[in-house]
Amino acid sequence: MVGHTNTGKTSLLRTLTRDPGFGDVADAPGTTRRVEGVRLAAAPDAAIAWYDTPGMEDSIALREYLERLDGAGPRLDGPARIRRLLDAPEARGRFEQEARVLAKLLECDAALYVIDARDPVLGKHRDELAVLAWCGRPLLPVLNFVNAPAHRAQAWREAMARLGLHAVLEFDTVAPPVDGEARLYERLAVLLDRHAPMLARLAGALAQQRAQRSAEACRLAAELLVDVAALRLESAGDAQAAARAAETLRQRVREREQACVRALLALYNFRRGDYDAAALPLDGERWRMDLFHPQTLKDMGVQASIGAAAGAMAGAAVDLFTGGLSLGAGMLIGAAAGGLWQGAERLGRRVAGRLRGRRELSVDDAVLRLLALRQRRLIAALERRGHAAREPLRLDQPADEAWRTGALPEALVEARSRPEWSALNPAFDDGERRRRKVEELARHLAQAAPGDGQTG
Ligand SMILES: Nc1nc2c(ncn2[C@@H]2O[C@H](COP(=O)(O)OP(=O)(O)OP(=O)(O)O)[C@@H](O)[C@H]2O)c(=O)[nH]1
Ligand SMILES: [Mg+2]
Repeated sequence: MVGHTNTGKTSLLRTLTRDPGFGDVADAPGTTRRVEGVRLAAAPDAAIAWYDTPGMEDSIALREYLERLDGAGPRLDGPARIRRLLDAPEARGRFEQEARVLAKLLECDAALYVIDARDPVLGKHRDELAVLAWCGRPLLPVLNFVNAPAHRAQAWREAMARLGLHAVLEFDTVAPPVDGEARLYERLAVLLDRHAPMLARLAGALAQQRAQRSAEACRLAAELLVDVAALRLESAGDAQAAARAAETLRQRVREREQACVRALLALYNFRRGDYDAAALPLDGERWRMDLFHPQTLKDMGVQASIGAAAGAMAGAAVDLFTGGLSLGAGMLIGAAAGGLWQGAERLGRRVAGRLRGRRELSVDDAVLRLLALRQRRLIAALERRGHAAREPLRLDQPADEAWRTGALPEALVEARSRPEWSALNPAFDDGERRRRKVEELARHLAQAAPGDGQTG
């Protein structure tokens, strides 16, 4: 990884290795002071050793000095000229940084030349490239910051072509194109014929890991949804007990969602600290985020059920049951804690009287929708985020109408009547049928929402 200082070399390595902790990144020149290596092994027979190098700073003076050495000694080819420079005292003095870069490049098979595409092409860049080219190693220019409004990618492409560099890659390290990694290794393979088969294996293995990660993310979300859909809490019939049980239910669901969000962050190798605390429901109750606040439903465009919107029990559905008779989630009595007993009259007095002794609480459909929308939105954002990103994660309103208003997937409907499917229930049983339904739901969750995935 070579280039002018502060162009995003360390950032690019963070993104390629999916390691937000690699090296030091700062918006200042001279952040990286030494060469630092990291091995990216995607498969036993496909690995690459990357080296991050300090940025080049004073290449005009360096080129002049090299030319002065030329005048004083015999005519040499590029790499020999660079070696002569490395033996000169200036390589341990004035040009120490540059010497580190050139010495490393001589040891490597090829280099990515990272460019801040917002910069105009200046003499210092041309001199830098000339000196780097003397190392006799293939250079692949990488145009970073191409998502910035005023970038000069075209000017850079033209300047590169004049220097004989015709393969140029656009790759914004913070919001990398979906196929950016694949293209990068493809281009490298063209430059490094000898290693082309290995680079193809590497790209293939990375793509496979990416697909596995997506599938695993959807499985985590499916587990969450099944756990929550199947969650049941029983309470005594009085309003106070029901209110207490509803609060317990809500708390368990919140914690379950937080566990899912943490697992997703870990799966994508992002750190909790990278996030704006308000963007994720990690710290429990923030009212704009709280799963059970009617406003949160509204913000996500989910229609709350009448009971849920009206009562203090937002988000909890109440079934009446005795001896295995469940009247289903259709009987929403979301406002039970507020004393409303909607729907009870529909049962007829005799049945209602028999049932009044107990209540069973479960989570409202609207909350399941909200949970699904939130996890899908988070997964989409994590998929697109580069590991060099330092801005807090921004989550947009998803265009996810199917989850907002469509019929809930069959797996979730079934989970509703299977309390043993919830890991939050004491009688949890991770049986064959549950596993199959979780897989089915995961595949359903993996379907892109219309309007998604257009960034690549
Ligand atoms: N928006 C945006 N910012 C980026 C991108 N790449 C790097 N940055 C930012 O640019 C600054 C420099 O990034 P570094 O990765 O430290 O650059 P470097 O080339 O390693 O710098 P030196 O080690 O000092 O030569 C940091 O503030 C990064 O967050 C990008 O693609 N988009
Ligand atoms: Mg750096």
